Amino acid sequence: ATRIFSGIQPSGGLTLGNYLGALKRFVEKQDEGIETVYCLVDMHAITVWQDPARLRQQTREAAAGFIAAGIDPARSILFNQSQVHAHAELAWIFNCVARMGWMSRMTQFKDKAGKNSENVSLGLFAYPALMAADILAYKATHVPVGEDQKQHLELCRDIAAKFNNDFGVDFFPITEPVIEGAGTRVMSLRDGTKKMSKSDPSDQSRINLTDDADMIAKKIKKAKTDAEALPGEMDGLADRPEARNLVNIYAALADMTPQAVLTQHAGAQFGSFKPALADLAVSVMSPITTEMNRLMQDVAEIDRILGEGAVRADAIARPIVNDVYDIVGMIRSR
Ligand code: AQP
Repeated sequence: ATRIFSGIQPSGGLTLGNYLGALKRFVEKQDEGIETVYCLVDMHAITVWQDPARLRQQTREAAAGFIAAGIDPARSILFNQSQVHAHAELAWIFNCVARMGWMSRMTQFKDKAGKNSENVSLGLFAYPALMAADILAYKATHVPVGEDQKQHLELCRDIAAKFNNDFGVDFFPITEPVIEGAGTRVMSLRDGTKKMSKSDPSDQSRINLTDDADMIAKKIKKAKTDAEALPGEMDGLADRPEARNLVNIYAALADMTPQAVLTQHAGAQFGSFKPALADLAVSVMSPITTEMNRLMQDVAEIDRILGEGAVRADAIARPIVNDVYDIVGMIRSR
């Protein structure tokens, strides 16, 4: 049977990139009636320093953002990672399955560690093994993610295959990444070659789920672009990363293909396209922001939802991790 798992780090406020590349698609999968398990991966977040009070706040805010965007905690399982111990337990097993060489090739680690890799946490290096554990603790068959997570998903498949092979079992599924639609690679508003990211030092580079309508409009109007009009065909955007990004964002927000956006706006200057995009972004994002702020008034209710989700998640993951211990040869006598 199909089971979807995915997660987002509460390492900052959610961005338009997280929304279009992940959250919006999480809601679509839920609404298709598929079994969906969604996790706020707080243990991933602490691979780089997080202020404890802010981590708590950001985790609740992300939960509120999920619900505001359409995740229904009665239909999807929604929880924070650290409340379900299977993740950490299986991650350790996978640390012993994954090879140093595999991990060393991960571009996200290289990007985040930069030249200073002696001084980053061991957790940042092991991040993809924990991510494989998140997915495989549920034997998830499909993982909707943005383009940037493709390499980590391949590693998850390698870990599953090596585990099955090492122990001579057909236990873990070879999980499929689901990377589809115009929103899987939302780029920075300041640099069309860099992905939009929570941790970018420039707040102008991203739209946050907490931005109000004025702020959204201002950021889009100020977004970096070139001086040419929009072409009628996608080929015309080949060397125009900033223009392509705005067209993709429009397409993802409007549920259109990028080509359909160009067909509609061929010949338009950014002086008119940007206000149209700003209006569209505000009309999609503002109701979510408003609802998220309302939900944040009752933090106890958010914590209750996460706790309940964790109990349901644990009911799936616990027997799977117990089977793993048996396969590996660990005694369980209590
Ligand atoms: N710019 C993006 N475009 C499309 N999808 C994106 N995602 C993130 N940025 C974009 C997708 O959102 C999901 C959750 O990502 P994450 O928070 O777990 O980690 P990340 O990819 O590292 O996101 P950020 O915003 O860049 O966070 P920081 O700055 O903390 O590293 C994933 O499915 C991801 O593909």
